[in-house]
Amino acid sequence: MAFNYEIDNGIIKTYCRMCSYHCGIEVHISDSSIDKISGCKENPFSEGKLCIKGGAIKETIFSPDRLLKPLKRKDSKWQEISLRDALDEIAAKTEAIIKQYGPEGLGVWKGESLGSGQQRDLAHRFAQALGTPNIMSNDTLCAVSKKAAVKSVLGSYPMPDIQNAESIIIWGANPLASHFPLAQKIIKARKSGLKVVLIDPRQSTFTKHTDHYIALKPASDGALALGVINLLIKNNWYDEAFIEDHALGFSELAGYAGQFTAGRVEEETGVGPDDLQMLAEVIAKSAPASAFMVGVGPEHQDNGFNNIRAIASVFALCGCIDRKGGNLLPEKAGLNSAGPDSNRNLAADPIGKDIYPVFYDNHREAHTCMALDTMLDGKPYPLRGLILSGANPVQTNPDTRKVKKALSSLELFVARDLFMTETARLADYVLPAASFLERSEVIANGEPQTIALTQKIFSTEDCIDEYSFYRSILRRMGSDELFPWKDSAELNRWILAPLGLSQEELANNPQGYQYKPIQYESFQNAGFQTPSGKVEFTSHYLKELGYHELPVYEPSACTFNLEDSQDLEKGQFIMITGARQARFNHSCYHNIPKLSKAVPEPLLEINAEDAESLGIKDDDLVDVISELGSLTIKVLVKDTEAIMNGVVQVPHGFDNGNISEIIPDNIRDQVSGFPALKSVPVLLKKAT
Ligand SMILES: Nc1nc2c(c(=O)[nH]1)N[C@H]1C(S)=C(S)[C@@H](COP(=O)(O)OP(=O)(O)OC[C@H]3O[C@@H](n4cnc5c(=O)[nH]c(N)nc54)[C@H](O)[C@@H]3O)O[C@H]1N2
Ligand SMILES: Nc1nc2c(c(=O)[nH]1)N[C@H]1C(S)=C(S)[C@@H](COP(=O)(O)OP(=O)(O)OC[C@H]3O[C@@H](n4cnc5c(=O)[nH]c(N)nc54)[C@H](O)[C@@H]3O)O[C@H]1N2
Ligand code: SF4
Ligand SMILES: [Mo]
Repeated sequence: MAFNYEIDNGIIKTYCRMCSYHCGIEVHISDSSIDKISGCKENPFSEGKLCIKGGAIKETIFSPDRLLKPLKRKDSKWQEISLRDALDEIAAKTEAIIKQYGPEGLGVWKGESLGSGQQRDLAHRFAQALGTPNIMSNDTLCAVSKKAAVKSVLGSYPMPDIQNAESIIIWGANPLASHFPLAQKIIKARKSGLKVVLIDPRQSTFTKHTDHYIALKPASDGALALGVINLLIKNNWYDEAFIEDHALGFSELAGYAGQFTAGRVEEETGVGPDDLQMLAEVIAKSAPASAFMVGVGPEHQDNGFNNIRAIASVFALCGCIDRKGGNLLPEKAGLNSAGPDSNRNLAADPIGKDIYPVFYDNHREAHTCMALDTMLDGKPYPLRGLILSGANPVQTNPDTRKVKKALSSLELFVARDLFMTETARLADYVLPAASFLERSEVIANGEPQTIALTQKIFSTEDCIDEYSFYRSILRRMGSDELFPWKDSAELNRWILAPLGLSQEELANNPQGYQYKPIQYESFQNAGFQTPSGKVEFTSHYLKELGYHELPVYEPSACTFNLEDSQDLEKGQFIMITGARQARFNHSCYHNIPKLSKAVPEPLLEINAEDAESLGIKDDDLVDVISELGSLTIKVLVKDTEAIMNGVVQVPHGFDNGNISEIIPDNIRDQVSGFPALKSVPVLLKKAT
């Protein structure tokens, strides 16, 4: 297999994309092969540090498992096929699907490995060129719910101003596993006095870097946030002047939050009055320099949207938005967009738009769980073809049986990946994709308002990048007007043009390019980007759609009374799934021995007291039973205070113990449509 290097010898400075954080790397090349890859010290975001995944780039990209040739399914066997023939056949079949069912009969699915920037834009542009409204992605399960919730209050999604903050409240995230460079920044700032509070039903690896850890019941964040709001208002610890000038709905919020007394909060969340008081005081004392970070913990819940609105409201109340040390509202770069024309006429409504209009308004995508139903039942119209790239929904979407059945039922299913995954195995064509070292793209480099350009290090003949793939298909269909650029390099030149930046200026530049200096308090002139231009504690937009105007707390339908001894006796638990592990990215890298050797299978975390009550100990096997079925998993017993009573945690992404098999996909947040991946009611029984 020939690898064609861009340079034969030398060092290229570029960015890691083993996860979405883009830490700076230096790729050392000698005699047209990669010698080593090290952290790039000049990169201001990662400062030369790499996480464990960043230390396994070479092993991953040059893994013996890597797909290097296109494959076609023939009589349930894989056959190698030339790239040209594969593209000809895929284009012809795509055209046939569109002709028979209309463009909406074809879906495009982009996964997490391609990220949310330029690659997302391109996938959307590809869908527009095909005419289909059914572009979808991992974002049915990722970040859109929390972003839409926060945006309904603040108008845009903030970034914590860590360097200048006096406190940061981490609400259901584990930055050490999931946001490695950000965790380093928090740990460093803590040495200069930053106070860190972590709110999580389980103690994660980050707990030792915090000043206060608050354990709360899963899916109860809204009640805690409303309790804080009540205290802030009662004690007059909020920013009255800010609220008067820049907020809508204060009196309604104050009236509603009044119900969330310390007693009620404790009942709903398990958080006692001292912790509640401490949390309110930390925020109030450091305001406006109090930052917040919301992770997928509160988001993967059936009541997550309103819980997260309440969290954002806490920080707005204290005036911690768009102020030094609080939460920055970054401005856009003003680049040319590789995305689609958002005002285009759609052939049909995308799947899910009618049921989850807030999700659609915020993200312009179809809903994957519902699209899988459509593949099976043809409602509201047939969806018979799918082009998927950089995703592994057999592992990462809930209800695996449904996912497999739906994908297997398609007339055309094309998967693009680096590896033969459980999802790719169901496809008609599997195309080898270019890895992040084999393509160049404009990225946000982690520092606020800063962009950078990743560098292509080498290429292989058949592993083309997404841009080339989309263009090749569309050219064959005679519909490539939206893809006029010869290749990604030409495309990148066009994207950067409005800033007057050349690719050469950005290449090999580990600092990136800050397109605008950070400005605080731009709301003083420009207001907030909500419909009213103010912070919205009450949302007319949501009310018009039939949702609560206020961030009303409704207990999750998944919870039962965790203190109820009868429940515990029955072996009932709430299962959190998918807590991030530093060595994996979702379903990725389980096939890379350097990363997977130490964790070859998923482990169910349970506390010692609960384990004892079930008569199980470390390394025992338990049957985890949900309404969808049963999975047998090995147990990891934790200290009693390390995870709440009645709560267990199982990571996702393993082929040998796929937890998605027993997660229902139909218990969803009413507003955002996000499934409750982190409150699955299960029964545990010692395996016999
Ligand atoms: N190494 C690695 N890094 C990753 C990823 C990866 O797979 N691996 N994935 C990336 C992606 S796509 C994402 S979306 C991010 C996610 O990043 P994070 O949001 O930081 O995800 P986690 O590290 O799983 O942290 C979520 C925490 O929420 C807790 N939790 C569960 N339920 C609740 C609840 O109801 N309330 C509260 N307050 N906490 C709760 C869990 O116990 C867990 O510790 O990570 C990104 N980074
Ligand atoms: N139970 C449970 N399920 C979850 C979550 C959870 O917390 N709990 N989290 C959810 C979240 S937040 C997310 S974002 C999703 C992620 O879900 P997915 O989007 O399915 O992400 P991955 O599992 O990372 O799958 C990415 C695939 O892309 C391939 N790949 C890697 N690099 C490239 C590349 O450069 N090009 C191409 N074409 N392919 C590449 C990988 O080999 C892998 O097969 O999972 C969700 N699922
Ligand atoms: S956090 Fe790790 S995997 Fe993610 S970009 Fe940085 S080094 Fe790479
Ligand atoms: Mo995600």
